[in-house]
Amino acid sequence: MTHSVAETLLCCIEKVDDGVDSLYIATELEVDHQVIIGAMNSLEAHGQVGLQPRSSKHWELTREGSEIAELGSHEARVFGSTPVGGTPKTELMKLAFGKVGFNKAMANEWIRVDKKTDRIVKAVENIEDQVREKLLLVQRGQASQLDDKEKNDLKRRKLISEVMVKSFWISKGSSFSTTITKQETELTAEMIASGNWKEKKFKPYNFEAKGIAPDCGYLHPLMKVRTQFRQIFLEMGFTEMPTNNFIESSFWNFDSLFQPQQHPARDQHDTFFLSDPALAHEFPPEEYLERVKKVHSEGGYGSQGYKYDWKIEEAQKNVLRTHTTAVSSRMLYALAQQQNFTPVKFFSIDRVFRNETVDATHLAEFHQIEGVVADYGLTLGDLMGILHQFFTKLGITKLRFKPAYNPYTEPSMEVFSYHEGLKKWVEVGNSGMFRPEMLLPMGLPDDVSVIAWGLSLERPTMIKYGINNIRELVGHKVPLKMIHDSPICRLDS
Ligand code: FB9
Repeated sequence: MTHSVAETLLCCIEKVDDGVDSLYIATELEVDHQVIIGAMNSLEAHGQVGLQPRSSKHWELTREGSEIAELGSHEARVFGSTPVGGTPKTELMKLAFGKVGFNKAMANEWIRVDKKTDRIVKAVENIEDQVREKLLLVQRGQASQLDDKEKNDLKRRKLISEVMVKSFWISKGSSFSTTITKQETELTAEMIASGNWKEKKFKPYNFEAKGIAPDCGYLHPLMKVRTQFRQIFLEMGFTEMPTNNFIESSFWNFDSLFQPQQHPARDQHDTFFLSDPALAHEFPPEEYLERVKKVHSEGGYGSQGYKYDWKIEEAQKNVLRTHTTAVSSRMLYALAQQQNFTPVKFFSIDRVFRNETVDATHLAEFHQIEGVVADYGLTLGDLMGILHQFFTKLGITKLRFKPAYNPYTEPSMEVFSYHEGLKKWVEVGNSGMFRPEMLLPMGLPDDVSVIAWGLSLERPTMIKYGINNIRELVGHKVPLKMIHDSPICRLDS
């Protein structure tokens, strides 16, 4: 409809020299003014018309005026309700329009009282309902055919009112034509290849466009908690590591961390191996590779190694990273390549993947939070201290450390905190000092030590939002009714 209205509009404009008012066009075409506005905005966007907003006074029918225009004036309807044999006045006064209509019909001498019967009878055969005729003129936008007295009479009877109406003066635009020119909104490869872009008109960019602001939306709780953890690390002077690679070679994910190739964590039951591309293309320098191979198979740096035949083919296998410690390893290797060692504090919060049995609190992937500090002469005491500092910022002050084992850290500690609500100690993370068999083959000075720790993002988020089943937090069953935020639940509260 808008398309044919647009073409009709163009034809109207072509016939006039200067322009035409949108309200006049709406009346002439007997379409709603909004339809004209839609069509002209589209034509203006194509440069075919120019628009000048304007406002003018305009007579409109009131609700009662519309009723009379539709059904006739009250007096005409009283005349129409008077039967040939007449009727008692009381009957006419029962009609909704009787009171106003009776007096006016009498004043117009359309009806009279029959003195013999005291009944109301018609005084003429036919009438002309001039009030209705005048209102129909106003309804058709032709109020100009009424003189001021007529308009004031109708206004006094509250049948019409004068309103300010916004309209547009529509004139020929710079690209005026009586046909609709379709403007392309994108330059396609086909247009370039065929060269037919030369014949096309392209819609200019509207740099003023505000876009469509989303009228709703929520940040996922995990992302909100991730921001809180990120803030804590940043406050502690840590720098975020680049973790934008879910796929990792087994070399960086395992071998560089001195995790032996026959370690159970490296089999299909615990790790997702890629089939395509199955093997990593990018590899560290040969001399580093040789040092890693040697420390695994023969030992070195005071270590006896694992005494097995280390295979490059195993190290080349691509996996979905099982921990972000693979990234920490890359970062420490890069640090070791610097001319001079400088102490660093790194952190990461990103997804890791483990081929594990899923249950109410575990999925095949989770977000690992990891902190790493490399400096001269760091000790286990420094690790405990920074863990106290880190967890205190989460409201957790009572920590206990339990000896543990990790292939790439020695000593290692599980971190526990007392949960006042559960009245028990709960594990809140794992930590350790990276082994020399990991750090020295990289080329780090032998008086540099590296402490690190990790935890998951899902566990604290589930505690904060009171979620017991991880499927309410991630996956296709997350209730869209957003989980209302609450202050972070301190584990010791
Ligand atoms: O997050 C865990 N627990 C946790 C953490 C925080 C919390 O709320 C507090 C308000 C802040 C509540 C609980 N855990 C580690 C412990 C358990 O949940 C455990 O059952 C699950 N673990 C995951 C591994 O599961 C396969 C959590 C995950 C985890 C474990 C170890 C590391 C990272 C994540 C690590 C490490 C590491 C060690 C040394 C050097 C570098 C990294």
